[in-house]
Amino acid sequence: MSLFEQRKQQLTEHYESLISRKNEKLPISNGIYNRYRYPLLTAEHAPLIWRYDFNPETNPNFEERLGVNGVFNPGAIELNGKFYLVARVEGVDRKSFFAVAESDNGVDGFRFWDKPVVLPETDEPDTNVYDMRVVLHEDGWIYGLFCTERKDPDAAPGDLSSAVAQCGIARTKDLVTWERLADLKTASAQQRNVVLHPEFVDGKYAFYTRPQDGFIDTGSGGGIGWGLSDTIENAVITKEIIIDERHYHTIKEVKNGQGPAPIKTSKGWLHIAHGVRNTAAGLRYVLYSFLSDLEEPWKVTHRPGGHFIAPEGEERVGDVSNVVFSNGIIARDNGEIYIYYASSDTRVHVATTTVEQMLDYVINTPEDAFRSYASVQQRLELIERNLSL
Ligand code: M1P
Repeated sequence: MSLFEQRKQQLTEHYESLISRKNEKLPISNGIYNRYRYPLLTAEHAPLIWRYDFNPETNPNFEERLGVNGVFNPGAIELNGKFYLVARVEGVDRKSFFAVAESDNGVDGFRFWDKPVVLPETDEPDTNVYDMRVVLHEDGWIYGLFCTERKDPDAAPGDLSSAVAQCGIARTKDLVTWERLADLKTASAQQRNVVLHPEFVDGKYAFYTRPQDGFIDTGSGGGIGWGLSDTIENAVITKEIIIDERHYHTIKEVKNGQGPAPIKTSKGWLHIAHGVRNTAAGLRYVLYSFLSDLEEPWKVTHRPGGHFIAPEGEERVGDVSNVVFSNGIIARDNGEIYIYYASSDTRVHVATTTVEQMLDYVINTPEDAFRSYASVQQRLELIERNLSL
Protein backbone atom coordinates (compact mmCIF):
# COMPACT_ATOMS: atom_id res chain seq x y z
CA MET A 1 0.00 0.00 0.00
CA SER A 2 1.36 3.46 -0.88
CA LEU A 3 2.26 5.95 1.80
CA PHE A 4 -0.68 8.03 0.60
CA GLU A 5 -3.12 5.13 1.07
CA GLN A 6 -1.63 4.08 4.43
CA ARG A 7 -1.88 7.54 5.90
CA LYS A 8 -5.33 8.18 4.46
CA GLN A 9 -6.63 4.93 5.95
CA GLN A 10 -5.03 5.51 9.35
CA LEU A 11 -6.35 9.06 9.64
CA THR A 12 -9.82 8.07 8.39
CA GLU A 13 -10.07 5.29 11.00
CA HIS A 14 -8.90 7.66 13.73
CA TYR A 15 -11.44 10.27 12.63
CA GLU A 16 -14.34 7.80 12.54
CA SER A 17 -13.46 6.40 15.98
CA LEU A 18 -13.41 9.95 17.37
CA ILE A 19 -16.83 10.80 15.93
CA SER A 20 -18.40 7.52 17.08
CA ARG A 21 -16.95 7.67 20.62
CA LYS A 22 -19.77 7.56 23.20
CA ASN A 23 -19.73 10.32 25.78
CA GLU A 24 -20.25 9.68 29.48
CA LYS A 25 -22.08 11.80 32.00
CA LEU A 26 -19.74 12.26 34.97
CA PRO A 27 -21.27 10.62 38.05
CA ILE A 28 -20.49 13.35 40.59
CA SER A 29 -22.17 16.72 40.16
CA ASN A 30 -23.16 19.77 42.21
CA GLY A 31 -26.84 19.02 41.54
CA ILE A 32 -27.14 22.04 39.28
CA TYR A 33 -25.77 20.49 36.07
CA ASN A 34 -23.78 17.49 34.84
CA ARG A 35 -20.48 17.63 33.06
CA TYR A 36 -19.38 15.03 30.47
CA ARG A 37 -16.12 13.12 30.11
CA TYR A 38 -15.21 14.11 26.55
CA PRO A 39 -15.33 17.33 24.55
CA LEU A 40 -17.88 17.25 21.73
CA LEU A 41 -15.84 19.09 19.15
CA THR A 42 -12.11 19.66 18.79
CA ALA A 43 -9.77 20.58 15.93
CA GLU A 44 -9.56 16.86 15.20
CA HIS A 45 -13.31 16.77 14.48
CA ALA A 46 -12.78 18.96 11.42
CA PRO A 47 -13.40 16.65 8.44
CA LEU A 48 -10.31 15.36 6.66
CA ILE A 49 -11.62 16.74 3.33
CA TRP A 50 -11.36 20.23 4.84
CA ARG A 51 -7.71 19.71 5.65
CA TYR A 52 -6.09 17.21 3.28
CA ASP A 53 -5.66 17.08 -0.48
CA PHE A 54 -7.09 13.67 -1.39
CA ASN A 55 -5.33 13.50 -4.77
CA PRO A 56 -2.29 11.15 -4.65
CA GLU A 57 -0.79 12.97 -7.66
CA THR A 58 -0.63 16.31 -5.89
CA ASN A 59 -0.28 14.98 -2.31
CA PRO A 60 1.76 11.73 -2.33
CA ASN A 61 2.61 12.09 1.39
CA PHE A 62 -1.00 12.78 2.34
CA GLU A 63 0.10 15.98 4.07
CA GLU A 64 -2.26 18.35 5.76
CA ARG A 65 -2.70 21.43 3.57
CA LEU A 66 -5.15 23.63 5.47
CA GLY A 67 -4.84 22.87 9.19
CA VAL A 68 -7.46 23.66 11.83
CA ASN A 69 -6.31 25.16 15.11
CA GLY A 70 -9.42 24.96 17.27
CA VAL A 71 -13.19 24.52 17.35
CA PHE A 72 -15.00 26.51 19.98
CA ASN A 73 -17.74 29.00 20.97
CA PRO A 74 -20.67 27.45 19.04
CA GLY A 75 -24.17 28.78 18.65
CA ALA A 76 -26.77 26.03 19.11
CA ILE A 77 -30.26 25.20 17.90
CA GLU A 78 -32.60 22.20 17.84
CA LEU A 79 -34.46 21.62 14.58
CA ASN A 80 -36.79 18.67 13.97
CA GLY A 81 -35.41 16.81 16.98
CA LYS A 82 -31.74 17.13 15.93
CA PHE A 83 -29.04 19.12 17.69
CA TYR A 84 -27.04 21.61 15.61
CA LEU A 85 -23.95 23.53 16.64
CA VAL A 86 -22.77 26.45 14.54
CA ALA A 87 -19.19 26.33 15.68
CA ARG A 88 -16.37 28.81 15.44
CA VAL A 89 -13.68 26.96 13.52
CA GLU A 90 -10.29 28.63 13.57
CA GLY A 91 -7.80 27.74 10.85
CA VAL A 92 -4.08 27.67 11.52
CA ASP A 93 -4.03 31.03 9.69
CA ARG A 94 -5.97 32.48 12.69
CA LYS A 95 -9.06 33.19 10.58
CA SER A 96 -12.31 31.92 12.06
CA PHE A 97 -15.33 30.77 10.11
CA PHE A 98 -18.61 29.05 10.95
CA ALA A 99 -19.50 25.43 10.34
CA VAL A 100 -22.50 23.32 11.29
CA ALA A 101 -22.10 20.06 13.21
CA GLU A 102 -25.08 17.77 13.79
CA SER A 103 -25.92 15.15 16.42
CA ASP A 104 -28.92 12.99 17.24
CA ASN A 105 -28.60 13.24 21.01
CA GLY A 106 -26.72 16.49 21.79
CA VAL A 107 -23.93 14.92 23.85
CA ASP A 108 -21.92 12.91 21.31
CA GLY A 109 -21.76 11.96 17.64
CA PHE A 110 -21.37 15.54 16.42
CA ARG A 111 -20.31 15.43 12.77
CA PHE A 112 -19.60 18.49 10.66
CA TRP A 113 -21.46 18.95 7.42
CA ASP A 114 -19.24 18.59 4.34
CA LYS A 115 -18.98 22.33 3.74
CA PRO A 116 -18.56 25.24 6.14
CA VAL A 117 -21.02 28.13 6.15
CA VAL A 118 -20.52 30.59 3.31
CA LEU A 119 -21.26 33.85 5.07
CA PRO A 120 -21.77 36.71 2.61
CA GLU A 121 -19.80 39.90 3.29
CA THR A 122 -21.11 43.44 3.49
CA ASP A 123 -19.54 46.28 1.49
CA GLU A 124 -16.95 46.43 4.25
CA PRO A 125 -15.39 42.94 4.30
CA ASP A 126 -14.87 41.28 7.68
CA THR A 127 -11.29 40.33 8.58
CA ASN A 128 -12.52 37.79 11.12
CA VAL A 129 -15.94 36.53 12.21
CA TYR A 130 -16.71 34.57 15.37
CA ASP A 131 -19.01 33.62 18.25
CA MET A 132 -22.36 33.29 16.51
CA ARG A 133 -25.50 33.40 18.66
CA VAL A 134 -28.18 31.45 16.80
CA VAL A 135 -31.75 32.26 17.68
CA LEU A 136 -35.13 31.34 16.25
CA HIS A 137 -37.01 34.63 16.43
CA GLU A 138 -40.78 34.86 16.61
CA ASP A 139 -40.69 36.55 13.17
CA GLY A 140 -39.94 33.05 11.77
CA TRP A 141 -36.26 33.56 10.79
CA ILE A 142 -33.25 31.91 12.37
CA TYR A 143 -30.79 34.72 13.07
CA GLY A 144 -27.07 34.45 13.59
CA LEU A 145 -25.51 37.41 15.38
CA PHE A 146 -21.73 37.32 15.47
CA CYS A 147 -18.69 39.45 16.00
CA THR A 148 -17.21 41.01 12.88
CA GLU A 149 -13.71 42.28 13.35
CA ARG A 150 -11.80 44.67 11.11
CA LYS A 151 -8.51 46.52 11.43
CA ASP A 152 -8.90 49.85 13.20
CA PRO A 153 -8.66 52.49 10.43
CA ASP A 154 -7.45 55.01 13.04
CA ALA A 155 -4.61 52.82 14.34
CA ALA A 156 -1.22 54.53 14.43
CA PRO A 157 1.22 53.49 11.69
CA GLY A 158 2.88 50.23 12.74
CA ASP A 159 0.03 49.27 15.10
CA LEU A 160 -1.19 46.04 13.52
CA SER A 161 -3.20 44.88 16.53
CA SER A 162 -5.88 47.50 17.04
CA ALA A 163 -9.20 46.30 15.74
CA VAL A 164 -12.82 47.35 15.67
CA ALA A 165 -15.36 44.74 16.74
CA GLN A 166 -19.00 45.15 15.78
CA CYS A 167 -22.09 42.95 15.54
CA GLY A 168 -22.75 41.26 12.20
CA ILE A 169 -26.22 39.89 11.45
CA ALA A 170 -27.22 37.06 9.09
CA ARG A 171 -30.38 35.03 8.77
CA THR A 172 -31.37 31.66 7.40
CA LYS A 173 -34.21 29.17 7.32
CA ASP A 174 -32.09 26.02 7.08
CA LEU A 175 -28.55 26.82 8.36
CA VAL A 176 -27.35 26.20 4.76
CA THR A 177 -28.12 29.46 2.95
CA TRP A 178 -27.44 32.65 4.85
CA GLU A 179 -28.57 36.17 4.00
CA ARG A 180 -26.29 38.86 5.34
CA LEU A 181 -27.95 41.98 6.74
CA ALA A 182 -26.35 45.30 7.64
CA ASP A 183 -24.19 45.33 10.77
CA LEU A 184 -25.91 46.58 13.92
CA LYS A 185 -25.39 50.30 14.51
CA THR A 186 -24.98 51.61 18.07
CA ALA A 187 -23.17 54.56 19.58
CA SER A 188 -20.42 52.33 20.97
CA ALA A 189 -16.97 52.19 19.38
CA GLN A 190 -16.82 48.45 20.03
CA GLN A 191 -19.50 45.76 20.34
CA ARG A 192 -19.04 42.06 21.05
CA ASN A 193 -21.39 39.50 22.58
CA VAL A 194 -24.50 41.00 20.97
CA VAL A 195 -27.51 38.70 21.21
CA LEU A 196 -31.01 38.94 19.72
CA HIS A 197 -33.87 38.47 22.18
CA PRO A 198 -36.18 35.78 20.69
CA GLU A 199 -39.38 37.83 20.98
CA PHE A 200 -40.46 41.30 19.96
CA VAL A 201 -40.56 43.81 22.80
CA ASP A 202 -42.98 46.70 22.26
CA GLY A 203 -43.14 45.54 18.63
CA LYS A 204 -39.38 46.01 18.18
CA TYR A 205 -36.33 43.80 17.85
CA ALA A 206 -34.54 43.67 21.19
CA PHE A 207 -30.81 43.19 21.62
CA TYR A 208 -28.43 42.40 24.46
CA THR A 209 -25.22 44.34 23.79
CA ARG A 210 -21.80 44.84 25.34
CA PRO A 211 -20.54 48.33 24.65
CA GLN A 212 -16.81 48.92 25.17
CA ASP A 213 -14.40 51.78 24.66
CA GLY A 214 -11.56 49.60 23.41
CA PHE A 215 -11.13 46.28 21.62
CA ILE A 216 -9.93 44.52 24.80
CA ASP A 217 -10.52 47.12 27.52
CA THR A 218 -13.98 48.15 28.53
CA GLY A 219 -12.77 51.60 29.54
CA SER A 220 -15.73 53.40 31.06
CA GLY A 221 -18.04 51.01 29.17
CA GLY A 222 -18.87 47.37 29.70
CA GLY A 223 -21.71 45.52 31.31
CA ILE A 224 -24.52 43.74 29.52
CA GLY A 225 -26.55 46.34 27.64
CA TRP A 226 -30.04 46.37 26.19
CA GLY A 227 -31.54 48.27 23.27
CA LEU A 228 -34.38 48.17 20.75
CA SER A 229 -34.47 48.57 16.98
CA ASP A 230 -37.46 49.17 14.72
CA THR A 231 -36.08 46.92 12.00
CA ILE A 232 -33.67 44.02 11.71
CA GLU A 233 -32.69 44.70 8.09
CA ASN A 234 -30.89 47.93 9.06
CA ALA A 235 -30.80 47.55 12.83
CA VAL A 236 -30.02 50.69 14.80
CA ILE A 237 -30.04 51.07 18.58
CA THR A 238 -30.30 54.69 19.61
CA LYS A 239 -30.82 54.13 23.34
CA GLU A 240 -28.65 51.59 25.15
CA ILE A 241 -29.02 50.91 28.87
CA ILE A 242 -26.86 48.66 31.07
CA ILE A 243 -28.87 45.88 32.69
CA ASP A 244 -26.08 43.85 34.32
CA GLU A 245 -23.10 45.84 35.47
CA ARG A 246 -19.52 44.96 36.22
CA HIS A 247 -18.68 45.04 39.91
CA TYR A 248 -15.50 45.41 41.96
CA HIS A 249 -14.07 42.18 43.38
CA THR A 250 -16.54 39.84 41.72
CA ILE A 251 -16.27 37.33 38.88
CA LYS A 252 -17.27 40.12 36.47
CA GLU A 253 -14.95 42.86 37.61
CA VAL A 254 -13.16 43.38 34.29
CA LYS A 255 -15.95 42.59 31.84
CA ASN A 256 -18.99 40.46 31.17
CA GLY A 257 -21.22 39.53 28.26
CA GLN A 258 -24.51 37.85 27.50
CA GLY A 259 -24.06 34.23 26.41
CA PRO A 260 -26.76 32.67 24.23
CA ALA A 261 -30.27 34.11 23.86
CA PRO A 262 -32.12 33.64 27.15
CA ILE A 263 -34.58 30.80 27.75
CA LYS A 264 -38.21 31.65 28.48
CA THR A 265 -39.43 29.95 31.67
CA SER A 266 -42.54 30.33 33.82
CA LYS A 267 -40.54 32.42 36.32
CA GLY A 268 -38.70 34.69 33.89
CA TRP A 269 -35.98 34.75 31.25
CA LEU A 270 -33.08 32.50 32.21
CA HIS A 271 -29.68 33.86 31.15
CA ILE A 272 -26.19 32.40 30.89
CA ALA A 273 -23.41 34.98 30.69
CA HIS A 274 -19.65 35.16 31.08
CA GLY A 275 -17.74 37.16 33.63
CA VAL A 276 -14.06 38.08 33.46
CA ARG A 277 -11.57 39.02 36.14
CA ASN A 278 -7.86 39.68 35.98
CA THR A 279 -5.22 37.57 37.69
CA ALA A 280 -1.43 37.40 37.74
CA ALA A 281 -1.84 34.60 35.15
CA GLY A 282 -4.06 36.71 32.86
CA LEU A 283 -7.79 36.99 32.38
CA ARG A 284 -10.06 34.31 33.86
CA TYR A 285 -13.41 33.72 32.12
CA VAL A 286 -16.22 31.93 34.00
CA LEU A 287 -19.94 31.50 33.35
CA TYR A 288 -22.69 32.86 35.55
CA SER A 289 -26.47 32.87 35.38
CA PHE A 290 -29.30 35.26 36.17
CA LEU A 291 -33.06 35.61 35.75
CA SER A 292 -34.92 38.58 34.29
CA ASP A 293 -38.55 39.61 34.24
CA LEU A 294 -40.85 37.92 31.71
CA GLU A 295 -42.62 41.13 30.65
CA GLU A 296 -39.63 43.43 31.06
CA PRO A 297 -36.61 41.29 30.16
CA TRP A 298 -34.23 44.18 30.81
CA LYS A 299 -35.04 44.01 34.54
CA VAL A 300 -32.91 41.43 36.37
CA THR A 301 -34.86 39.77 39.18
CA HIS A 302 -32.40 37.15 40.52
CA ARG A 303 -28.59 37.22 40.55
CA PRO A 304 -26.99 34.16 42.17
CA GLY A 305 -23.54 35.13 43.44
CA GLY A 306 -20.32 33.77 41.99
CA HIS A 307 -19.68 31.56 39.02
CA PHE A 308 -21.89 28.82 37.68
CA ILE A 309 -19.29 26.99 35.54
CA ALA A 310 -15.54 27.59 35.80
CA PRO A 311 -12.76 25.84 33.87
CA GLU A 312 -11.74 22.48 35.37
CA GLY A 313 -9.04 19.94 34.50
CA GLU A 314 -8.11 19.99 30.81
CA GLU A 315 -10.59 22.84 30.29
CA ARG A 316 -8.10 25.13 32.02
CA VAL A 317 -5.49 24.83 29.28
CA GLY A 318 -5.59 25.83 25.64
CA ASP A 319 -4.86 28.66 23.24
CA VAL A 320 -6.27 31.19 25.70
CA SER A 321 -6.05 29.35 29.00
CA ASN A 322 -8.39 29.65 31.98
CA VAL A 323 -11.45 30.43 29.87
CA VAL A 324 -14.94 28.99 29.65
CA PHE A 325 -17.29 30.72 27.24
CA SER A 326 -20.84 29.89 26.17
CA ASN A 327 -22.90 31.28 23.31
CA GLY A 328 -25.06 28.24 22.62
CA ILE A 329 -27.82 26.57 24.57
CA ILE A 330 -30.67 24.23 23.65
CA ALA A 331 -33.81 24.12 25.80
CA ARG A 332 -36.07 21.24 24.80
CA ASP A 333 -39.85 21.10 25.18
CA ASN A 334 -39.42 18.40 27.87
CA GLY A 335 -37.52 20.81 30.15
CA GLU A 336 -34.01 19.51 29.39
CA ILE A 337 -31.29 22.09 28.86
CA TYR A 338 -28.03 21.53 26.98
CA ILE A 339 -25.44 24.18 27.70
CA TYR A 340 -22.68 24.18 25.11
CA TYR A 341 -19.52 25.84 26.34
CA ALA A 342 -15.98 26.05 25.07
CA SER A 343 -12.83 25.82 27.11
CA SER A 344 -9.76 27.96 26.65
CA ASP A 345 -10.70 28.95 23.07
CA THR A 346 -9.85 25.40 22.00
CA ARG A 347 -12.69 22.84 22.25
CA VAL A 348 -16.43 22.43 22.90
CA HIS A 349 -18.11 20.71 25.87
CA VAL A 350 -21.66 20.20 27.07
CA ALA A 351 -23.27 20.49 30.49
CA THR A 352 -26.81 19.16 30.89
CA THR A 353 -29.45 20.34 33.32
CA THR A 354 -33.18 21.12 33.40
CA VAL A 355 -35.31 24.23 33.63
CA GLU A 356 -36.41 23.07 37.09
CA GLN A 357 -32.81 22.68 38.32
CA MET A 358 -31.78 26.03 36.89
CA LEU A 359 -34.72 27.91 38.37
CA ASP A 360 -33.94 26.33 41.75
CA TYR A 361 -30.34 27.52 41.32
CA VAL A 362 -31.05 31.11 40.26
CA ILE A 363 -33.88 31.69 42.72
CA ASN A 364 -32.42 30.00 45.81
CA THR A 365 -28.72 30.84 45.57
CA PRO A 366 -27.79 33.93 47.60
CA GLU A 367 -26.52 37.00 45.78
CA ASP A 368 -22.90 38.08 45.98
CA ALA A 369 -22.43 39.70 49.39
CA PHE A 370 -19.51 41.86 48.13
CA ARG A 371 -17.46 41.63 51.39
CA SER A 372 -15.63 38.80 53.15
CA TYR A 373 -17.44 39.44 56.44
CA ALA A 374 -20.85 39.37 54.76
CA SER A 375 -19.87 36.16 52.89
CA VAL A 376 -19.04 34.50 56.19
CA GLN A 377 -22.44 35.58 57.54
CA GLN A 378 -24.12 33.97 54.51
CA ARG A 379 -22.23 30.74 55.10
CA LEU A 380 -22.90 30.79 58.85
CA GLU A 381 -26.61 31.14 58.20
CA LEU A 382 -26.46 28.00 56.02
CA ILE A 383 -24.40 26.11 58.60
CA GLU A 384 -26.72 27.07 61.48
CA ARG A 385 -29.78 25.96 59.51
CA ASN A 386 -28.07 22.65 58.71
CA LEU A 387 -26.96 22.08 62.29
CA SER A 388 -30.47 22.65 63.56
CA LEU A 389 -31.87 19.88 61.33
O1 M1P B 1 -10.51 34.69 24.69
C1 M1P B 1 -11.66 34.63 25.50
C2 M1P B 1 -12.85 35.26 24.78
O2 M1P B 1 -12.53 36.62 24.51
C3 M1P B 1 -13.53 37.38 23.86
O3 M1P B 1 -14.63 37.55 24.72
P1 M1P B 1 -14.95 39.02 25.36
O4 M1P B 1 -15.35 39.86 24.23
O5 M1P B 1 -16.01 38.87 26.36
O6 M1P B 1 -13.66 39.44 25.97
C4 M1P B 1 -13.98 36.75 22.56
O7 M1P B 1 -12.96 36.89 21.60
C5 M1P B 1 -14.27 35.27 22.72
O8 M1P B 1 -14.38 34.68 21.45
C6 M1P B 1 -13.16 34.55 23.46
O9 M1P B 1 -13.56 33.22 23.75
